[in-house]
Amino acid sequence: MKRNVRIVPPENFQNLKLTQRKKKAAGIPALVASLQHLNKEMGVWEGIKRLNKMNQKGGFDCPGCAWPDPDGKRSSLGEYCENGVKAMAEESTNRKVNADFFAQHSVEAMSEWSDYKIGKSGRITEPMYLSANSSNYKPISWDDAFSLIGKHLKGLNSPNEAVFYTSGRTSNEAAFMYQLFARQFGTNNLPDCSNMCHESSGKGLGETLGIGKGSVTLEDLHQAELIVVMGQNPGTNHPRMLTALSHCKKNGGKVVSINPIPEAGLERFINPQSPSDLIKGGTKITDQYLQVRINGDIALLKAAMILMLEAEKKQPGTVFDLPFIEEHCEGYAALIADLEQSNFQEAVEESGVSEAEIRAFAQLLIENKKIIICWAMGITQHENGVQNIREIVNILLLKGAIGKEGAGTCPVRGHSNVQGDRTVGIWEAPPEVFLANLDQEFGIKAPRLHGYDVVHSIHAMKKNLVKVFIAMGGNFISATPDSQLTGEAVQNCDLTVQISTKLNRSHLVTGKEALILPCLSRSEKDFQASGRQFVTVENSMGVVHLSEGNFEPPSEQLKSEPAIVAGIATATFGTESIVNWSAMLDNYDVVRNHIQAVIAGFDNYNERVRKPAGFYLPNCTRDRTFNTASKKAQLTLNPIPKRAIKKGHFIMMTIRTHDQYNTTIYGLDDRYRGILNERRIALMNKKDMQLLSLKDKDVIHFRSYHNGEQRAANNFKVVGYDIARGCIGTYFPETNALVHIDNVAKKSNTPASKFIEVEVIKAN
Ligand SMILES: Nc1nc2c(c(=O)[nH]1)N[C@H]1C(S)=C(S)[C@@H](COP(=O)(O)OP(=O)(O)OC[C@H]3O[C@@H](n4cnc5c(=O)[nH]c(N)nc54)[C@H](O)[C@@H]3O)O[C@H]1N2
Ligand SMILES: Nc1nc2c(c(=O)[nH]1)N[C@H]1C(S)=C(S)[C@@H](COP(=O)(O)OP(=O)(O)OC[C@H]3O[C@@H](n4cnc5c(=O)[nH]c(N)nc54)[C@H](O)[C@@H]3O)O[C@H]1N2
Ligand SMILES: [Mo]
Repeated sequence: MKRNVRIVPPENFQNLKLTQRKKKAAGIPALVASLQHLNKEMGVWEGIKRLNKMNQKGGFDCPGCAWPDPDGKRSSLGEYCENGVKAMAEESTNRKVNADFFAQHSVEAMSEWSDYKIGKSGRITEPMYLSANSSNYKPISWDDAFSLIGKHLKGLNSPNEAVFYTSGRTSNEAAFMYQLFARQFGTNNLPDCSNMCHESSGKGLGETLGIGKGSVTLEDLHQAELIVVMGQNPGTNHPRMLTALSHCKKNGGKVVSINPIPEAGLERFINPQSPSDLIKGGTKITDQYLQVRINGDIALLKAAMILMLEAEKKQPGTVFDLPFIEEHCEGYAALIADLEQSNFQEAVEESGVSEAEIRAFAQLLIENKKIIICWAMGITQHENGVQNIREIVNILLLKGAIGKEGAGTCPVRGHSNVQGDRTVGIWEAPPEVFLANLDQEFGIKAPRLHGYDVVHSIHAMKKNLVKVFIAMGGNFISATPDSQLTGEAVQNCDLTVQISTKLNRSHLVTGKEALILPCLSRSEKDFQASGRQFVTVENSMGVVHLSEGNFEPPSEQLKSEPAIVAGIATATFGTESIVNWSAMLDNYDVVRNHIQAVIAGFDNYNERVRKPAGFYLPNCTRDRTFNTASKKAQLTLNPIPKRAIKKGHFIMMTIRTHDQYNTTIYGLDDRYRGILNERRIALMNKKDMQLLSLKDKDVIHFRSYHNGEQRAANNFKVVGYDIARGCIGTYFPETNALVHIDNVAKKSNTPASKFIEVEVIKAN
């Protein structure tokens, strides 16, 4: 039976209200917003009790972002931010999605709801099954659910007909067990949210520095002379980073931000946890703001490097760190030759920034030695995302700004354990040494053929090559590009399984049969045969620490993620499995001992992770060891990207509001940007609006173009905004339908969700 479900979000409007754009972040309004969210989901007092455990040593890890906690003293008010509070409130909501709920609402009916309404339905409380000839989920026992999965998996023609997706909240223990299961089963089809996120960072850093992770610690940020924040909106997505930036400022450092729009948190930050900050009105963060055109970053950095080279030539050895380059780098002569023949004016022109501003920026790079460059999705989600990162690395290497205090690379990660998941093996393209160690530890024969990443998985589903899709968290339907095409591809599967806390569109747009397996969240108690368990996670700076839930789960029927993996594995391999799944399930220390045996850097894992602040994983760039083929850091050539856009078309970036966590919509406001009660928004430059005779709140439709193909999304309200000319900002997931599946970054295959060529059509 083909169910008539809606794949893209409904296109109707709420009730847009425009207010002033904010020029400071956090402070009292953030505290008020946090308390309002708590109150709606669980009541203020229960909420505050939980907050007191969040990000404290011995408490649970904030389910929000991957920003690190201070190694030493933690704030007595708790190490969390407005968005952490919202993330926690969202998963601790009192609302329940149970068998009655599913009996009342068919998947077809629910798919007509907004993603906001779907998410607000509440926590899923029992396992549910959607049979091939029904539109309503019905309860199923855990045993029957596991057997059904086992039956489907055992019936495949090849293990590669199964795909195992992971979203980055999954703990190290669950992720390690999950990848082990996939490999024991015989496939490397382990796509994850990272494929859509920092994959370009991993590739770019791996190629040039020999490790796909950032090099700095929190203390480095405090000590830096210059921090450049590119393509990132920390005020919303990593609010605690603002505390680090304000420390840097208090120590005399400077901050430059490079972004097509000025973001509130980067302008001024009032630490809501500091009474004196609240009184004084906070710290001014950005010293220089460069309004780059979307994807003008390589041009901007190149123009700056040309000026750095000029200054270096005037006074050799004063700008570049020649001894460092001599000892540690390759490719210097070629890079200099390339800069010498590059056209400065062209670079200025392509960046969208004025020459005077670039000169001022270059001066900061020339004068300072302890430099950190931070970045996020504005840099990685481009066709040339990998090259963006290589160009960032060029600047840092020329300055010798790596592997020393106050300097280095800082890719700011998204999901709270996305980095840890990759460390423990969630990767469609694992290195041989990892697989060999896995084979040795478990006596399995892990497959060597690389698997599908996210985009490859969608292509394979479209071609009917995938029969079973299992998702450890996340919202594959709404987070991936080309929504309509992806939705139809997923519907080709025989069975889709979502291991989830909360309802989302991926539970409604499914394979022929579907299962929902509800799991415990981070903040909840997890008991197994050996007693109470904790899990571990790795933050953006490579610190592994523990996270222990303290609260009662919303239902007795929930299982932990490790328990669900063990259940599926036992149903698939039987009790005779060569891997002892029940030992791992009974005591997560056993999982950690296996991780220690397979992956370098986890020595004495169980002991060290019990120490209050956890431990740092080794990171060779920190001591200037570069694990590239030649053991040298690579300076690289990255031409200015020239993607021709048809005259009259715009470049669109799809970004997050202040009231969402990826596809989880907390509320309908984007407070800092002055936009209330509407998500179908197009941020446009006022001059561009004039040319199209558009005024605020006018309704427009989008057509996007890639490879000669068109995609459509209708009904967006125009908002005049301080955004670079020719650029448009919209929110995801409403505009994912416009991102063509083949519009991806070279090498990393990350969807280029920050560069969509669109035509604007005024509605009648
Ligand atoms: N509250 C909250 N926290 C989150 C998340 C969330 O949704 N909500 N998501 C988490 C996840 S998974 C991630 S990956 C991170 C995402 O964190 P961010 O990367 O900060 O998120 P985006 O909203 O995608 O913002 C991208 C920024 O890049 C800018 N930008 C876009 N294109 C360009 C460009 O071409 N050049 C430059 N220089 N800038 C550009 C945009 O204006 C915007 O400020 O946050 C994590 N934390
Ligand atoms: N156009 C566009 N698309 C994008 C992006 C963009 O900037 N623009 N950003 C991309 C990025 S950076 C990312 S990371 C991806 C995110 O892609 P995903 O990680 O797939 O999406 P999320 O919205 O974070 O997933 C939310 C769901 O996870 C489940 N969940 C929450 N907590 C838990 C838990 O503890 N355990 C389990 N098992 N499930 C849980 C809930 O059911 C919730 O509905 O989206 C990408 N998509
Ligand atoms: Mo992300």
